[in-house]
Amino acid sequence: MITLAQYLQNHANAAVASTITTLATASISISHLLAKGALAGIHGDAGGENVQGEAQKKLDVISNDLLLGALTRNPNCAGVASEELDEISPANQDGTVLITFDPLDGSSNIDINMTVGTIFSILPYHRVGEIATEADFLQSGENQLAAGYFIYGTSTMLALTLGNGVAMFSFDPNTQTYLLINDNVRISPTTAEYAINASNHRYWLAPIKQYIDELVAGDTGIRNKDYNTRWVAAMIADVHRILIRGGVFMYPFDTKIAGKAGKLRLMYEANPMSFVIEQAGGASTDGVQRIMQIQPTHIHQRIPVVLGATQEVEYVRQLHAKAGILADGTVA
Ligand code: FDP
Repeated sequence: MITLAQYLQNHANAAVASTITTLATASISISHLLAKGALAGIHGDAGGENVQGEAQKKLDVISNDLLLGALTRNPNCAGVASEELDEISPANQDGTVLITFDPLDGSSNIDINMTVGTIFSILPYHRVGEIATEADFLQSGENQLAAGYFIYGTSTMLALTLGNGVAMFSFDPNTQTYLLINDNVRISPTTAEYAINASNHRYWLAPIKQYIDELVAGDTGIRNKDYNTRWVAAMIADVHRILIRGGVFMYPFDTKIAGKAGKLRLMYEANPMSFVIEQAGGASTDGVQRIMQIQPTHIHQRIPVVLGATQEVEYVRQLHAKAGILADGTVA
């Protein structure tokens, strides 16, 4: 079987290959800690809050430290941005890549022994020789050199795109290596499964309310077919399911918290997942525009997300367009 190292040697440039190898090594440590669970003393809160005002779990903090330490020691890495760090962390001036990551997505799942994962995005660094700043990270998703996620589920896996399709790897505990199991992951343009936190229904904009109401009506409505809801409440797990068997995932614009344009973060959740989904033949929008074309304004920027089966994503985008919804959720 082809190892991750062999795959990277054949498909990635040296800096990207080295960065992904560093990420993979850290992911193996995180996976070992998760496997030990309560015995490693990793359950429960760490006592602090991240920049988003969310309680940090012990393993959020440990995973963040592991990734941050490993990446900043890699000479290719010019800087790192993480969900768990208020500010970006500059690294090696002579590095050529920037890395953004969510060290442990779905962290509310840790204590209940459910799936979590690490999401990453690799961007080019354009000011080699100088110290990286936040402005260097604010590149649209189209600039990503590579992106993917390590998912710690019943087994540990890696989904990776280098901009030429999506490859899936499975971690082999015997050899402690990632092995290629699918070099061309594809998503069906149609589906009968959708993922959304329906308890937010009253906060959604009209197009999402209409869309979900149509799906819920199933074969009694205009869709003439029944749909299933699936919601793990960890983006990583919901997106992974979509990569494996199709579907559409939504965390749309809502009015629940004033001033927040959605829940998910553009730079280390929406962009990398959009890159993976698009490279597998799916689509991704914030309802108004393609997510990977959005010019970021802030490293921790939040964004509405609708991604997965192309026909469904396009339908949702059309509903927004017909309703005259603008990027900020207001009506034209
Ligand atoms: P979490 O709050 O556990 O970190 O990253 C945000 C996220 O998880 C996503 O992974 C997940 O899809 C979503 O939030 C879950 O939101 P709800 O609590 O509204 O279900």
